[in-house]
Parts: sequence; C-alpha cells; structure tokens
Amino acid sequence: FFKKVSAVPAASSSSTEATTPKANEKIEIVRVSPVPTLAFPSISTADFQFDLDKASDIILETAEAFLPKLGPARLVLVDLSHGSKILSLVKAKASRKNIDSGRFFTFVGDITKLHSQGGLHCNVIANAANWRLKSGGGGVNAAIFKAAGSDLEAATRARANTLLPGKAVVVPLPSTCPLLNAEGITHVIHVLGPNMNPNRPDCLNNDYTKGCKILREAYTSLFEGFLSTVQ
Ligand code: AR6
Repeated sequence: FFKKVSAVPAASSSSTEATTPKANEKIEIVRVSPVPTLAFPSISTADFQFDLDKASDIILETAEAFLPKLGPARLVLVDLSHGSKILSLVKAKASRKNIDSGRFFTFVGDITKLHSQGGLHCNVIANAANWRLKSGGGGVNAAIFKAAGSDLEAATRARANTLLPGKAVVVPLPSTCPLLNAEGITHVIHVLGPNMNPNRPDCLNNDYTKGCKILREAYTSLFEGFLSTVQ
C-alpha cells in the first residue's frame, strides 16, 4: 500500500498540473498503512445452528455500537458463497439503517484468502472456535487452523487453553505464520458463540433468551478484541 505524494504545494498547481508531474517536480513515495480491518464469519449460524434472523439483528446492533469507537477501521462480515443467507439478511438490514457502508459491509470469499483471492486487505480475522480452541472439526475453524499451520496452535496455547461461550481471545501471529506472510493477517481472534446443536457441547436447547445474550457478548468481546489491536 503506497501513496504517491507530490512535493509541489497543492495551492500552486491547477488540477491538470496535479496529475501531470513536471520535470522539476519531486515525487516522494511514502508507505501508507492500510485501514485496520476485521473480517469475521457469522458466529454460531452453521454448525451451531443459531437462528439466522436473530443472529443478523445482533450482528448489526453490535457492529453499529462499535463503529464510532473504531475510528476509520472497518468491519467486514464474510461468508463463502453468494447464496449466503446470513450475508443477504445483514446486507438488507444494513441498507435500511444509517450504517456507513464503507466501514461495515459484507464480502464473499474464503476468510483465509481474502487478500490473495479477493483483493480485500484484512489485518485481523475472527474464528468461530470450539471451547477447547482445537484445530480441525469443520467450518471456518478447520479452514483457519489449516491455513495458519502449527504456528496458530502454538500461539493460541500461549494465550488460552479453553474458551467460555460469549468470550473471545486475541492471538497475535508469529512472523513465520503462513497467514501473515501470504495474507497480511497479524491477529486471529477466536470467538466461542452459543450452541443450539444437540450434538455439540453446551447445547442451549433453543433457549434464545440465553442464546441471544451470549451471541451479543460474543460479538462485543470480538469487537473489543479488535479495538485492542487498533489502539
Ligand atoms: N471462509 C469464510 N466463511 C466460512 C468459511 C471460510 N473458509 N468456512 C465456513 N464459513 P461454522 P459455528 C462460514 O460452522 O456455527 C466448528 O467445527 C459458514 O458458512 O464454522 O459457530 C468449530 O470447531 C458460516 O456462515 O461456525 C465449532 O465446534 C460461518 O462461517 C463449531 O464449528 C460459521 O460457521 C462452531 O460452529
């Protein structure tokens, strides 16, 4: 990410001159940091079977509350396919609200390949984790641990061994990590959402009063974790 800066004062150049460097004009190339960006999957709505409509309300509500605290930083909800129901719901609800679409938007792509395949720079990604913070399983957890290699497992262990529903843990990636080198991702934030799947631990048996509270806490912990990487 580079920006071309003209050394000629803006006031002394017309708009045509500004785009056409002269022989005596100095061009200075300065490095500009990309806008801090968190890419996150929809927590709990696939393997954990959480209701999509309720989840979309909570994503919007928590993102809206956090945007003013994040400066220019961006929040991007990601899913694998253009047919994603959660992306459609969030997109439709966001357009009805007064949310800055440059700072909160949806994106279709593999969260481990957003820069290389989608051209989207995200320096932090979230993982819909399991309570043991173990690699494998399915969904986005398996994809992130696979793409990050053993570095993520070691870096995660250095921070935490388990996670409670509604909590998040921020894991900085070591310089050897393939996700950092290939995609520019500096941190993974593991988040554990509420579970409505009877075949997974801590099933809430359709108790959406508890479930919504935990999902709200999960996104709040995630966005707070992201904020800590921005500050
Ligand atoms: N890139 C972007 N989004 C993805 C990707 C990917 N590579 N893979 C899946 N998604 P899920 P959960 C989307 O099931 O419901 C795991 O086994 C997916 O379409 O990964 O919170 C863990 O170990 C969906 O929208 O997470 C836990 O045990 C979203 O990511 C359990 O599943 C979340 O789907 C967590 O279940």
